[in-house]
Amino acid sequence: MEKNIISVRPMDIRDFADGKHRITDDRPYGGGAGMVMKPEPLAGAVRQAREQMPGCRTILLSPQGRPFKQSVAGELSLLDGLIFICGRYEGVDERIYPYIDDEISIGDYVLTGGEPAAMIIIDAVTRLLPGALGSDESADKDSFSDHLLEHAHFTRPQVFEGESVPDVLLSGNHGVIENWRRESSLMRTLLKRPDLLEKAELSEKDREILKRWCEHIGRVISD
Ligand code: 4H6
Repeated sequence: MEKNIISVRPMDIRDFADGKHRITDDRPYGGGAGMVMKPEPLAGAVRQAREQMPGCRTILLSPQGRPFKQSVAGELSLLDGLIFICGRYEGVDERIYPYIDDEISIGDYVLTGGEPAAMIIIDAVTRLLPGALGSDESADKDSFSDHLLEHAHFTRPQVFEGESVPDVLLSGNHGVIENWRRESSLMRTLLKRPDLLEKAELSEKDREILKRWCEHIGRVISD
């Protein structure tokens, strides 16, 4: 926001609620515990936000949404504006769906409200926008889109609590360093997120490296 790459304008849906008490929630039809967000204040807020921001997408953050991924961040980064509906209580009245273009979940867990989910999406999308990252960072922004985890990183001191920086990284030989980093990525992905390897584009050499590590750790994987 300070770099004018994005602006965020929180809205108070109470401004769009009627009646003396301007309530935004009510008891669920059919009974049960908890409250439901009334549709009219949400609809009013979305209508006003759309007037201010043509060509935007209205997104409901909810546990029922499509999973948020780096690819979704990339997709949203191409749009001219985003409206986030952050539900509270037990959720929103079903009849708000005609106002919703997209429904996203940041993961399989329950939050009190959609606001932290919106913050996470705003962060992931903003770092993809021109000027968000320093020139020395920008190259790694698609590091997740190859479906591998990042390689290990080291900085000074050269020895910390008896652990040394791998010699290759001090060699100055960029070819050797790139090979080491690729192997580090493959090994970390195999150990920490083997599920990601399904989608990764692997060369014959990559497969050889993974096979060696599989044997080393006594794991069997297909292909
Ligand atoms: C809409 C509908 C997003 C919003 C229901 C929101 C998790 C995520 C919410 C709810 C969210 C996610 C209200 C349902 C509280 C559960 C707000 N929770 N909930 N994973 N909560 O992206 O009860």
